[in-house]
Amino acid sequence: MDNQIEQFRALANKLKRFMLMYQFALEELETKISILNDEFHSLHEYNPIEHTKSRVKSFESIMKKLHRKGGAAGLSEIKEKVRDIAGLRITCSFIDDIYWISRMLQNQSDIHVVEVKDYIRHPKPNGYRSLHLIVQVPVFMSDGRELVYVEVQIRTIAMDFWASLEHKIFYKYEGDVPESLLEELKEAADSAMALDRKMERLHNEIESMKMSDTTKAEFEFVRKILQDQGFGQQALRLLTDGE
Ligand code: 0O2
Repeated sequence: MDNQIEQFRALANKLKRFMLMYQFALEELETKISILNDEFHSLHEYNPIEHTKSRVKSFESIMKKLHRKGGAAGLSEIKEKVRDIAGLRITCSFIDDIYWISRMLQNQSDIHVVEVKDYIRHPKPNGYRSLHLIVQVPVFMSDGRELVYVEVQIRTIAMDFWASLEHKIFYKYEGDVPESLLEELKEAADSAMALDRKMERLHNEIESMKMSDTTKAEFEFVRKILQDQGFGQQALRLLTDGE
């Protein structure tokens, strides 16, 4: 009996450690994302990330997915077959920001990108759009380093709005959504795409206006310094020659 209890304890601890690994991988990744966001904000004066949301799949959903994929229940098999046990969703303001974040993550030497699914350039037939990355994040535990899979979904606010509604409808109808509703959802996805494009264009226009105001102010600042330092008309002309 004691032996059985010991075995049970050991198994429970192994399982706890397994799930913790995913929690730690998410924390690592969230820190990286937050640093990127803060750096971007200080250079460009806006946040590319609206918000992030992370979750570790419940053990029940993991087993359901494994069953669907036809696997046995060993932990190493679960790890390889169910690569979205840890999920991080990043919601951005604009489509360009999505690709910027994806590039920045892919440039980090300790992150290994295993798979990229671009449902923005190639939306799903139902209209679903998002950029999915499967990455491996190193996690340092007391008994060694583990490479942990995390699924990162990066999307705009409009894409997120659509996906969460579609998800609710899909569950409400248990997958058997009426054709008319599917058509309306597809139309809504197209409208969300048009909205994303329009917002991005407006944003770029505003940014280039801001840029020319900043350039003018910087030019005036340098001109004033040159003048104060007693540089002659020739130096000032050099400055304006490029105009
Ligand atoms: P949940 O509850 O969100 O975790 P795979 O993970 O490779 O076995 P698949 O479908 O090939 O399965 O992976 P894919 O296409 O990368 O999709 C994984 C996740 O993206 C899904 O996780 C959803 O979160 C999201 N997703 C994909 N397609 C759709 C869609 O049409 N509508 C919505 N709303 N979300 C979608 P799960 O495990 O299905 O669900």
